Amino acid sequence: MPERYIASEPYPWPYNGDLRPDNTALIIIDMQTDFCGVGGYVDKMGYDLSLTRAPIEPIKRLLKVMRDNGYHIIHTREGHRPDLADLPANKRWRSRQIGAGIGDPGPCGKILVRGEPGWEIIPDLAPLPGEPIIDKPGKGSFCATDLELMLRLSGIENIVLTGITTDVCVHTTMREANDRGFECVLLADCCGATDRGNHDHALKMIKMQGGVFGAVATSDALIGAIA
Ligand code: C5J
Repeated sequence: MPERYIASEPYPWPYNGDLRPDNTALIIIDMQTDFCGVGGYVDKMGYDLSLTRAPIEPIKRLLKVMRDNGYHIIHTREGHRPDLADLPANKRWRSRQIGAGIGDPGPCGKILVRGEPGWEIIPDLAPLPGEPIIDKPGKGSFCATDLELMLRLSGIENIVLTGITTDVCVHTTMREANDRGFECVLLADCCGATDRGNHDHALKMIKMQGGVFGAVATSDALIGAIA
């Protein structure tokens, strides 16, 4: 197989040029109403929804190309059990400080609770039957989930990170994946944060030290290489 790289910073990704549908997964993180829809968690906290909605169209376009080319697709959802047995008291307390108590009722049902309307992935990016969905109680997708086992069993080496929010769940997942030896790229236009500066700084952090957590690219660069 010839080597294949995508244009990215601070190095062409993946480091070894071994980019194939068999060994590469697209992870779409937390594209739920609670994070980008009217009446959801992020909206209740008073943040600008246009920032977390910005990646919807770029992800949609990328998702089609990656599905059509046979890449692994994985979705995640942040949320807690209906009885809140997996909701740490300090996480709940902090969310209440900003008026969006996790587990409390809101316009889209109980905030960040599994099965509630706000917790659902938005229809534009709905998983297809057979695409795995990782339900996670925390920010990282590896903590208290079977994601790593699934990736190892399917021979995944490369991970393409997209979703929201750049500085929280996407970054945490990238750090967890990088520490486990996965080769990661974050697509800047396919992510969004609740604050523009945090998004920009999160990208900068990745690019330090020769790519301390991996690389940063755009969806155009990836689509150009694989379509
Ligand atoms: C946050 C997430 N920001 N999906 N969750 O609480 O990034």
